[in-house]
Amino acid sequence: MHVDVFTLIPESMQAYLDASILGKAQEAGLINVELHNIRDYTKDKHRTTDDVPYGGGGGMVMKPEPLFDAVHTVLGEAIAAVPVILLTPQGRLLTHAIAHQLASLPRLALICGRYEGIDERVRQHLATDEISIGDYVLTGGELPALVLIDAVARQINGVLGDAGATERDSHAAGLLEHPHYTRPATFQGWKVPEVLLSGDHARIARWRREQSLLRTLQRRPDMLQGTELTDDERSLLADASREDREP
Ligand code: 6GU
Repeated sequence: MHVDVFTLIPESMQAYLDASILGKAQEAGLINVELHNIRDYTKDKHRTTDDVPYGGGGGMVMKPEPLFDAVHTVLGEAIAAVPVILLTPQGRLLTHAIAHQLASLPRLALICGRYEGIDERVRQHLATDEISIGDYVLTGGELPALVLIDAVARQINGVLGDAGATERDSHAAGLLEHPHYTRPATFQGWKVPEVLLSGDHARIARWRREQSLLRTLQRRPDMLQGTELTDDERSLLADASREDREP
């Protein structure tokens, strides 16, 4: 996958992209992230990327010309086939399902907004999609772009060392993950659940599924709506809900 990122502060993103799993994925040629500085596409001598808002009021607004120029120059003919995603708190909320769908595409373009706003014509006539990473406001779209790239990249085959990892994932199954433990078996007096030391793989799988269901019921009951459950699983959850309500 190729990702073109348009930002005023590419240096803020480079270190994260080069580190760890994303860095290895890029070295392996599984994903190629190219950072483009919007300021390089300005034409005036002050390299202006923002201006005062029409209608007055405070704050500055990102100008449309450098952004249109940058995206059209970099994408060229490909612009018709590549999603141009504006990162904005006004976008649709990023989910596992959206990341999964984007991971199947050969190329993406991401626009990181800065300042108080971005000229509306960028939304209307340049962006094809708008994505937010949550209900809070950040100072720019760079962190959201990194979040999106990370969530997408780890779903591309070969990016994670362990091939089954994304399928086992919380959210992939529509559930939160079961608890994890590693050695030592007793740490400061706190013991690892006995079942995990039993070597009984069927029992372990059953325990993990139960923990996953109970944890989802407790923390994110909304996620259970879309989950397919066996009769046993339904009664487990019904029992747990009842116990929870009893004084
Ligand atoms: Cl995509 N951008 C900004 N500036 N703030 C956000 C966001 C995006 N998603 C959540 N908050």
